[in-house]
Amino acid sequence: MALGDSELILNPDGSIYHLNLLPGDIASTIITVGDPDRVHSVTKYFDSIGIRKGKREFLAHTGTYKGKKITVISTGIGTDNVDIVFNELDALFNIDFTTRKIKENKTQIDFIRIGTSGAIQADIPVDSFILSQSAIGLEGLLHFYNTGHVRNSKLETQLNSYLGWDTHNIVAYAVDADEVLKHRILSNRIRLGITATNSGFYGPQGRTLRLSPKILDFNSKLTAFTYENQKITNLEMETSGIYGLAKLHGHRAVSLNAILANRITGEFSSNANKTVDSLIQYTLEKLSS
Ligand code: R1P
Repeated sequence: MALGDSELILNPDGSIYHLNLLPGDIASTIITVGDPDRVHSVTKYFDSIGIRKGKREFLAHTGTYKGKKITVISTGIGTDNVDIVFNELDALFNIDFTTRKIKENKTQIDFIRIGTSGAIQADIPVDSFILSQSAIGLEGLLHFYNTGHVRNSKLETQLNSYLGWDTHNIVAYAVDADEVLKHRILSNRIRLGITATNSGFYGPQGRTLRLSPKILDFNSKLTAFTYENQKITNLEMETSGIYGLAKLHGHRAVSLNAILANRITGEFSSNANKTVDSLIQYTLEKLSS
């Protein structure tokens, strides 16, 4: 069945609505970053860049690094943006824009997030790296898809019964990293963690400026939770959506977090740019080796 004009929305030049990209503009290895400026921080290491396109917060470069074709795209902040970026990137490969039909033969995409994050365990140093073994979604995106088959139901059941936050209308979901990509990227420079993703930076991550949080023990409850000898390590705003939508579409994803803050010790990195740059260079080497 052909997808209607208001479902698959194309611009007059045939590009996909928000990303402004045409089929053929992107590689099947995609690095996602939150900040559009970080796209340049990654592709400055490329041999060459063939495509530079953007709209709103979504800036994409496609080029090669040591001969490997890679797209780098900014998602902006939050899983609402992740919903747009991941649906549209999948469509660029797996929907025929002429017939508007889903293709029989699908292309699998590898997604690697290079993001920043705050640790919620005292022993995780700022300027260290975490690969999200599992992501916990507190922000709700996956509740709008049929997702039972891609979720880690054991983790989410234990977590929801421990948190008891359904009284606050918060029901967590959990999705794991892709195992193959995880082993490709992992080394002793990166620790594995459980990453909690939420819908905001202040109240939804237990920060107080002028507004009082409703859940007073928000961070301390997450910090104290244990699942199969693992702790929730860090808080950020994209990983659960990335893991969920990648798995639902049949793609592979890992999320890498440069830890810039430690919410328990109160520290913030004095080398944030250098730390993110190290993670970028590390990731590019892993992808090209
Ligand atoms: C908040 O400052 C932003 O930083 C983190 C959070 O997930 C959120 O997007 O990631 P990025 O640095 O990748 O944007």
